Amino acid sequence: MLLKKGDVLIATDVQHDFLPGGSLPITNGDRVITPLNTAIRGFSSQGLPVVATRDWHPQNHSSFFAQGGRWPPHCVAESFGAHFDERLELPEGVVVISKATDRDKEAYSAFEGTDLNAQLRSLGAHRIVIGGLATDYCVLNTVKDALRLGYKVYVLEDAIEAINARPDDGLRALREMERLGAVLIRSRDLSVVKEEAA
Ligand code: VGL
Ligand code: ZN
Repeated sequence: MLLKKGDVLIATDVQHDFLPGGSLPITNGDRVITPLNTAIRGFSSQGLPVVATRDWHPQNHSSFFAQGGRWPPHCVAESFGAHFDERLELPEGVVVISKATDRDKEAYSAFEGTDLNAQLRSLGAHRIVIGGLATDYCVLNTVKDALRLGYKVYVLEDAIEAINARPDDGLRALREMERLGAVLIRSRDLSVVKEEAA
């Protein structure tokens, strides 16, 4: 895939709590970092925008066990666990989207209750390249909304990892994204036109 104007990279929820050692750790979650950094470098080298989403819950969010939800407490706004992992090389000017900030609402899609669509429109986005966590929740639901909204969507299959609450949730999510029109690519398949030496 040759990167061009109108392409936007979305790095989904690369936050401490979703990585090994965090409160809702995704097995091998840290494996997304290197391929995402490859993608970030490709986008940045072409002056193309990068969006980073983050799960950003109030401390009594309805998705937490104490409120009858299905998850351990995670990604509480401003906490260490909610911060992006330092190994992710977010560029200057990265657009940060905080989601699921409302106590009473679960929101896996980064479009839900955020201004992501408006931001993408103002960036002139047509094609979205997406990776991050988790394949079977935030990535899946963000991809579905992006497709519904008319974006062409490319999923970085080497830069996603699943929670797999049921075995194969990640595989099922991948198949569903493909069925809906998303294209699976690998980070090394992002190519750029190099500037010619003067
Ligand atoms: C997510 C589980 C709980 C996600 C968020 O962003 O994928 N998963 N909260
Ligand atoms: Zn969450």
